[in-house]
Amino acid sequence: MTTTRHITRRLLSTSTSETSSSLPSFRYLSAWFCPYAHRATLALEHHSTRISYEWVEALGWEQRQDANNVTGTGKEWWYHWKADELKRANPSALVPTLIPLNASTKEPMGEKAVYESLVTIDYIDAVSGASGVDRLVPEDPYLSAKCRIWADKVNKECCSPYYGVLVRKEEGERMEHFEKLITGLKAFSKEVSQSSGPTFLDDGQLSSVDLALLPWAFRFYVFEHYRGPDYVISTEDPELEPYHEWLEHVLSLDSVKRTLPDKDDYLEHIGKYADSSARSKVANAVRRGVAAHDLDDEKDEY
Ligand SMILES: N[C@@H](CCC(=O)N[C@@H](CS)C(=O)NCC(=O)O)C(=O)O
Repeated sequence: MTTTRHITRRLLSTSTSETSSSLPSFRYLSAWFCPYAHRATLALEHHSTRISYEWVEALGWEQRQDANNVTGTGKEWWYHWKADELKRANPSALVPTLIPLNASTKEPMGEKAVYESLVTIDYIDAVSGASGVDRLVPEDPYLSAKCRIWADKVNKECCSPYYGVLVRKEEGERMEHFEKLITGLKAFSKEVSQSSGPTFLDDGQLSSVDLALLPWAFRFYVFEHYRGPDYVISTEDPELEPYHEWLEHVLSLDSVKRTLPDKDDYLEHIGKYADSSARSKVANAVRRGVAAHDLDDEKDEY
């Protein structure tokens, strides 16, 4: 089963190091399919020699009858199950959530949990102790501010529209979200073309901005399957050339390759969003007509 394979790989890659006991250590509450969690995984793997973590598959799916016809479609069957540890550690009960282990006792410190995927990248980078070009958020104040501005921008403009294309039911609305996404990718592309390349920062330094976009950029292939050829990100448009060069480069990095989910497994998983049978906070927010990044714990309770 997909899930087991992913967990095993993470445990093998993280807990065999002899020095791992002296490194900052975490219980990493995650889910193999989640692109938000993928951001944290990328940061953890980028710093895999400086941080030790145990992957905990803390979120999954279960089918329930829509007995009360809550949505009026009779199709809302897929609900999340969540590990109790996730519900205790994060008030929104979302992955990714990182729980640090006490340095001497190795006990989990749930009261010090860190969540929100963009915040987890910054946090992992800070506790890694890395310096210089190994940092994902540069030490230089201007560059770190620039990374935060752009990570937020790609989150809103290149990641959130993904869910609009998949979850909205009207063709016109789906296309509107796709067009927003292309506008966002072109802005990113232009910015990347101004660095010395091929990453967002100069000289191939990987940053929080690259990690913010990568999980979705890797997943855009699902559009063609569920929405058809009009939803393919063009490889002919010159404005998107730097974006495609960026993508090819980041996907070739070893620390990235070992984090990628199986494409067929993910395609099957995301079918729940494409046929609107997924009930998650993000899917509910998008169904309600707001962006994925505007999800509201009360209004979008699953
Ligand atoms: N804004 C959050 C979003 C995280 C998120 O929505 N994660 C999903 C999995 S992809 C989740 O935990 N869903 C549980 C739910 O919908 O209740 C972040 O950036 O970390």
